[in-house]
Amino acid sequence: MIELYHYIHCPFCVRVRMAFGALSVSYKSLPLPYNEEKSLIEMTGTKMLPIVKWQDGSAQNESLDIIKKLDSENKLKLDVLDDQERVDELNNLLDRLGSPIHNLVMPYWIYTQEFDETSREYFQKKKEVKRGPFKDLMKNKKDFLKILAKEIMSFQNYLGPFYKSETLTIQDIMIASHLWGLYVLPEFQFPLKVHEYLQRVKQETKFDYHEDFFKDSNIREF
Ligand SMILES: N[C@@H](CCC(=O)N[C@@H](CS)C(=O)NCC(=O)O)C(=O)O
Repeated sequence: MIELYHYIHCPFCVRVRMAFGALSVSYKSLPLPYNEEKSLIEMTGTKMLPIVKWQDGSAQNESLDIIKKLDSENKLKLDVLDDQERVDELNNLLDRLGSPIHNLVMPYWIYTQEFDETSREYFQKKKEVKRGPFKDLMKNKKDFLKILAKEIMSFQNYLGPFYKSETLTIQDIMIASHLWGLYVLPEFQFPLKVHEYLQRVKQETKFDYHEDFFKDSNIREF
């Protein structure tokens, strides 16, 4: 069976989980702790997830390359990614959404069940290099929320009911996997149209964010 090594919170990993679901490809889900380095470097030479181990034993990273290989019939309209203008526009949207989203959710992610003390410290130390102390991110929450609200309000105008499309495409997978992180933020509420959009993507991709934590073997005591 195909194996997927992933972090629960990671939007690039979520992309691949959503693509597996949308294409009805079964796989073995292997969530890893964020501080695990050795096995990742052994598989692909770099400490980065997602990684898929195909049935022939070869390992591959880079979410979009994995999805391209999975979706040989182009059900997710991957040809959108050949149009440079659309790719630039999509990346721009992902940057504008991703920046406030990650500033808001990272200090919360580390207290979800995915992390233990060691992986929490590892994650925080690494991310604070780029984003500054998490306690300052928490202090500046209102500013990030303001920026995000503006981006989300303009984003929702493009839903018809999927992003610039009547059917699910790779663009929805790339956008929804970023937005999904916000469900961890206690005081955040999506506008109804965006919440419904995410639930529509969830349905089409059979996505279950916390699926792995409902398995008895993964229940951890705090
Ligand atoms: N371009 C890669 C990006 C993947 C990526 O950035 N993964 C992050 C997690 S969200 C990672 O593995 N980071 C490892 C680390 O910083 O230690 C893809 O699309 O798969």
